[in-house]
Amino acid sequence: HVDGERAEVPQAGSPGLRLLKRVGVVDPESLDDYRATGGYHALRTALLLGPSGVIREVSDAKLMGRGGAAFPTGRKWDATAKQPVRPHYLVCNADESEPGTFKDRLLMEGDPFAVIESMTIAGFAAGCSRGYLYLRGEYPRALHLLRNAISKARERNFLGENIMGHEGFSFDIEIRRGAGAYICGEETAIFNSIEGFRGEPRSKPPFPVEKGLFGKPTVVNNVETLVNVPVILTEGCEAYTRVGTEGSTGPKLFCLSGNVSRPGVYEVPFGTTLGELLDLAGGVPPGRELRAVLLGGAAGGFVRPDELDLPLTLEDARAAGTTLGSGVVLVLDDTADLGSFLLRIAAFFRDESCGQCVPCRIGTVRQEEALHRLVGKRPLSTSAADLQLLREVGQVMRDSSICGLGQTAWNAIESALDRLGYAEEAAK
Ligand code: L3W
Ligand code: SF4
Repeated sequence: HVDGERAEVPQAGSPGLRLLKRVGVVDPESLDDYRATGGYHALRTALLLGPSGVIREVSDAKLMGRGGAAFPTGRKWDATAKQPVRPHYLVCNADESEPGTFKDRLLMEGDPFAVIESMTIAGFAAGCSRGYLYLRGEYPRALHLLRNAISKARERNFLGENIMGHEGFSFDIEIRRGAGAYICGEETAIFNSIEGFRGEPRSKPPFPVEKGLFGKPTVVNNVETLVNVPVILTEGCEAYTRVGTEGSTGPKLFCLSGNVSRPGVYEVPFGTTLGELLDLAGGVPPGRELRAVLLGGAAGGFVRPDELDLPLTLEDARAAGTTLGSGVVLVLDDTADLGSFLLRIAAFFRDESCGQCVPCRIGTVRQEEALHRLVGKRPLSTSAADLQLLREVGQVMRDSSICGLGQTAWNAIESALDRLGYAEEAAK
């Protein structure tokens, strides 16, 4: 499967790209290509700055996590670095499984050395001796390229003992593969999976920065988050914060899919409007009308065609009642069957619930059943009762589930009912 279908890179080679600058341009197997395009300059800068200097740059750049929750990266690194217990671990969360998300795959397949260099910088800053790259099992090409990158980096002393001649800095990376469970992308479920237990989330707190993998202080970062770090160290945090907005700095990757003319991963500055992003991707196919955009994935919310001036920032998405999540922009035109689409989302959460806590295990089943009756207009159902049941079950899942899966399993359905008017449509 290594040469299977590749993700689309519509912007390959365009000027001004930061995160995607090498993707589709350099040979992803060649360390020489990587170095010839600036690779490993950032690690050298990091070694000169020292761990606290790197954390200061990343904090001043206001880098926020790109996996969905947008937690400040510098705060995570700082909290881990300060833990007296040793060893510290780094986990790169590459278990990209959110429906409609494929940006990390593109980075790993197109610029694997950047992922390895970024992990090494993060490990240096947070005092980690070992990094685990937890890779989605269905990404065989990324596996092949990352293995190659790790092995070539080791040969040239970019991994291993006294990296780049820096006395006392030793760091290495191991790849662990997921086996198809969405929940294993939840950070504490990753720990269980690596440790050989069932992939079930743990209760937080304690947060990983204090008690993570093997009970030790652990930094967990998404692939895209990490790949921003060499950009920050190379450009400097001031230049970095000039891109984007006050609250959402730097570049952002978005995954465009669904009824859109040129699907694929796009890099734009935070603050680009949703309409501008859709235009970049060619809009809906000719002759069709836009029905809605699902922003942020199955845990996100819908945006209507009259709201396309929404700036794509963390703060504006929040104010609009949605999230940018992991960068999903799933486009539905007037040919899309919204009821079937919502049922697919409900089935996904029911399938992927790990079953550990009751609100999510039972709630995702009840949610799917009620939605099924609502969409299918079965004779025994009264739409009003099912709508009320959906709301009650959704609220219980949100309030009392252990992890993000259960807490967000109702988001997109609620958004369709309230923002797209599906409640009225279904009640007719
Ligand atoms: C230290 C504290 N650390 C929080 C850390 C925490 C974690 C991060 C965010 O993700 C999102 C959801 C969806 N001291 C801390 C602290 N942390 N307080 O900050 O934590 P949290 O709990 O807010 O979120 P989370 O559970 O890590 C949930 C998104 O993930 N999602 C799906 C994502 C899918 C992908 C993909 O396929 N690539 O990313 C689904 O729910 O947006 O917001 O590291 O330890 N006081
Ligand atoms: Fe498992 Fe769902 Fe509970 Fe998360 S919320 S721990 S997925 S049962």
